[in-house]
This record gives sequence, C-alpha cells and structure tokens, in this order.
Amino acid sequence: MDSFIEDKVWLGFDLSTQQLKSIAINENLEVVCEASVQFDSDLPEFRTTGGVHRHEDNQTATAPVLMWVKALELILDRLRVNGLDFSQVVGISGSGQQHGSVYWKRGARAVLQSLQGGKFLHEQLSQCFALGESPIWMDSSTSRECRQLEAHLGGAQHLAEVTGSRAYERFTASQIAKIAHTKAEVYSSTERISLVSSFLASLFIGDYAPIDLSDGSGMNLLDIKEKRWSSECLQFCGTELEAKLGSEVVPSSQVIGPLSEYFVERYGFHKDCYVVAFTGDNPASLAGMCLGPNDVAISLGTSDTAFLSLSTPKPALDGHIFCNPINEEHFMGLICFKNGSLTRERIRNTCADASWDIFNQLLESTPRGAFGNIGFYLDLPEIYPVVSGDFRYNRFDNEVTSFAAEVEIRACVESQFLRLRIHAENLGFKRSNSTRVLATGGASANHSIIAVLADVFNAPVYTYSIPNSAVLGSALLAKYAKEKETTSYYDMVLKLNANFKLVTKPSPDAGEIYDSLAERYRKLEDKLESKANGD
Ligand code: ADP
Ligand code: XUL
Repeated sequence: MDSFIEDKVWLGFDLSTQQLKSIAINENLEVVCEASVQFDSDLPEFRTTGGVHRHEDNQTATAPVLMWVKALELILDRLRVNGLDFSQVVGISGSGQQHGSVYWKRGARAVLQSLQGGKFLHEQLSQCFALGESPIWMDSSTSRECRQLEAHLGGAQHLAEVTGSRAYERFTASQIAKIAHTKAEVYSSTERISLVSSFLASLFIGDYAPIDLSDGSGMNLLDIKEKRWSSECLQFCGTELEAKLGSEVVPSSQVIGPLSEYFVERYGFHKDCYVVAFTGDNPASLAGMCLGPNDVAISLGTSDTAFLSLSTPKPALDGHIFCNPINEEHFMGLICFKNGSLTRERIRNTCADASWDIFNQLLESTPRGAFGNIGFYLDLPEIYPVVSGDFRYNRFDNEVTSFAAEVEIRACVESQFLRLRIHAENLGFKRSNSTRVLATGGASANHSIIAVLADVFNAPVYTYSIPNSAVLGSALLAKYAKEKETTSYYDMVLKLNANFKLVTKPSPDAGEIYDSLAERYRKLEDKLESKANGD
C-alpha cells in the first residue's frame, strides 16, 4: 500500500472551541510535526472570546465559519514553517468540537468542487454560507425545541433509546429545528448542513463530506443501533432534512475521498493523499487514548467527565451513547458532571486551610468508606440529581448537618467517584479484571485522590503522557483507515503502551467496601432527585 511515498506521515487536525491544532505522526506513531492556531489572538479580526461569540440573551453562542476557514490556511502555513513536507502526507483525518453546525448556501458545492489553487480559500468561500455564524455546543437557547422533540418521540427515554441521548440544547437537532422554525429563509437557502467535523473534512475533499457515525451520534438525529438517520427525528426538525444532511452516514475510519486538487496545487500535497471521515473531539479522544473494551477514561478537570468503551450500551437520561470510532460493533459512553474540581477546591478551602497537602493528609487518615458516611456536595444543580446544596448522611442513611473535616474530605471525593461509577454502570459499563481507569485532567496529578479513584472502581489507575488526545486520535484514525482490513486498532496502537504509567492499584478490600456503598449512594441520590421533583 502507498508505496509511492517515502517517510510517510499521517496528518490529524482538531478544530476545537478555542483553537485549531494539528499533528503529523510517522510509521512508528511518533509525532514529527505540530502546529496550532489560537482563534482570539491569531485571528483577532473576528473578535471572539475563547473562540466564541456570546450573544446578548446569554444563551446563544456562535462562531464565525470564515474564522475556521482562515485558521486552516494559517495552520497549513505553520506546519510548513515547522518543517512538514506535505508531499509525505499519506492520509488526513480530523475532529471537531461536537454538536455545532455549518449551513452551506445553495451553490456552495459547485464552488468547493472548483477551488482555484492560486486564490485564498476564505476568499473563494466567502459567499458560501447561509449562516455566517455557526451555532456551537455552548449554545443553550433551544430548550423549547428540546421539549418538543422529546414529546414528538414519545418521551425523553424513547429519544435516548433511539439516538443515545435525551434532547440537549447543544445537540444539533434542536439547533437545526430552531433555524428551520425561526429563520425559514436561511433554512430554505441551505444546500447542506455539516457538523464542525464534516465541515472541515469538506474543505479537504473539495466536496460535501459525509457525517461520521460517532459525531453523528451527538445530534439527536441518528438511530445509533440501526446506524441511519431516524426519520421521526428528521421530520420534527425541518423539511427535506435528510437531503441537507446527506443520506449516507459513514464509519469514523472510512476513507471519504482523495484530497482536493486545491491542496495539491497550492501546498504541494501528494496527488494520492486520501482523506478519512472527520469525527467529534470526544470520539477522537477515545481513539487517542486507545481506550480498550471495559476501560474507562476519567478527566478530573473543571468538570468530572468519563469516557467508556461499551459493548452493550444502555441509553439513559443522564449520559450519552455514541457509536464507537475504533470498533464498529461497539459504542462509547460519555458522562459529564459539573461539580468537579471547583467543588473539591471548596472543600479543601473550608476543611484543609486551602492546602492540597493538608487535604491529602486528612483524606489518607480517614478509613475507606468514611465510617459509612455519605455526602453530596453540589455547588451547581447536577445533571443528576438536579439539585444544589450539601447533603450528608450517616451510616444509617439519616441526614445529618455536619461531618468532621476529615470525613467531609473523604466523603466529598468518594461521592464524586461513586457518582461516576454508578452513572457509568447505568450506561452499560461493566468492570472486568482487565479494566483500566485512565486518569487525566488537573486533579489526576494528586496521588491521594487517585488512590480513592482506584478503590471506588476497584481497578488500577493509569495516567497517559500524551496531551491532546483528540488530535492524536485523528492522526491515528487516518492511519488506521487503510490498515483495518488486516489489523485491529488495538494492535496498531500497541507501540503507544509505553505512554501509559501505572499510578496505583486498588486496595484488596476495595470491592467489598465500595460495592455496598455504591448501592446506598444510588438510593440516596434517587431520593434527592425525587425530592427535587417534588415527588
Ligand atoms: P480544565 O477542565 O479547565 O481543562 P484542568 O484539567 O486543567 O481543567 O484542571 C484544573 C483543576 O485541577 C483545578 O480547578 C484544580 O482544582 C485541579 N487541580 C490541580 N492540581 C491539583 C491537585 N494537586 N490536587 C487536586 N486538584 C488539583
Ligand atoms: C460534548 C461537548 C463538548 C464539545 C466541545 O458533548 O459538548 O465536549 O465536544 O469540546
């Protein structure tokens, strides 16, 4: 295969909220070149903050499409300056922030198909968008459309069973419905709707790129088990939507076409360079972290987020199921809780003199299970239970008003990890003897906190020394696309195993302690949710 190129490289992109990143990897999966473009500082003419335009209603959030086009031109220049020889690029793939949508105007396809190598891309595409500002995942202006979509599908749970998620404001269905219902002229002049990922792929192939199954799962429009658009969901959003989305939805590792002549002529790419479907940043991260079946990746950042690789998914109201980008038979789960690091910091400030060292000493001095005490520390209403406040229960499940400082600290960390475990199980996660927990994000540097994570999941915790897993995952998918007939993804990425570092193993009594605590936690959480609903 591809014998035409010596010293082959594969190029990955990630068009995220604040920046466009790119890396090139070689045959040994080593990063040989990288570059990035920060939207705010590198493209100040678009006047974004964090890559975003937030509107006066405090709910609408958009990004200028032409900023993304210019960012692509800039990053290609930077890659070249950083030493990349484009003629060595065998294949290209990429990822994008999930859920955002791009509205191509009638006639745009013809422009894409006849791009002229002597001219800037942004000049040629300047009149190609029916909407200059693309709604992105931070938009929360579509609550009405969400409730209507759930009602149209016979309820939130049914919508989750079909599409993998109940209706969310940031998901694309409600965003498209809002445009179709409130900006009829924009909707009717739209020839094609792309996701951020398939939009960037379209620039590379010089034609409309199909949406891939994994990013397509973040739309509330795809039947994730049948792997085709759900006609009930399409019908709710707008007329002739299937034609506007493209009827074909492809696996994330599918070659979608040769690179557009434009890039061959203007940048010196090889004429045989191929382009693989682009996907969402979260699925690409799962690929970049090489998450195996039964593994779970947990990011302890501002929010606490878990990615799961699932063989038997159970769609639920409190998480998302997406098609898995590296295993077409499997799915992935995504759960995100708002009360993560900032809540741990609050408890550190009130109970440990604002010091992580004191926090860790007190955490380690308290036995596993915190003497049977369970606490809920919710600075913001959680996705579940949708309630805020602190709630403490003793070992008889009676509510109490306070805990000693060391119990408060342990109860806080344990409850945050029990919450991740329980909701992962709700989505179909099953711990096995080979399960690995992969910890990332700010708090993963804290060994005492990570020891609790290992105990609650009763599995060893690893860290992974490669930052930017989404852009790495994209480059790996570019390579995998031509190897998948002969090798599995896991075999292809074996070389990356050296980047995993075992940090801690669970204590021998962890299973016993946390299985029973998890059961009690689940009941108390349901009780809080029922109270919030006034039941
Ligand atoms: P983001 O989600 O914004 O990318 P990060 O993954 O960078 O966030 O994580 C930032 C958080 O990490 C901070 O809010 C801080 O509470 C937490 N953090 C940093 N160092 C430690 C530590 N030693 N122990 C616990 N938490 C930490
Ligand atoms: C996931 C989500 C974000 C975006 C932006 O549902 O909305 O993670 O993908 O990164």
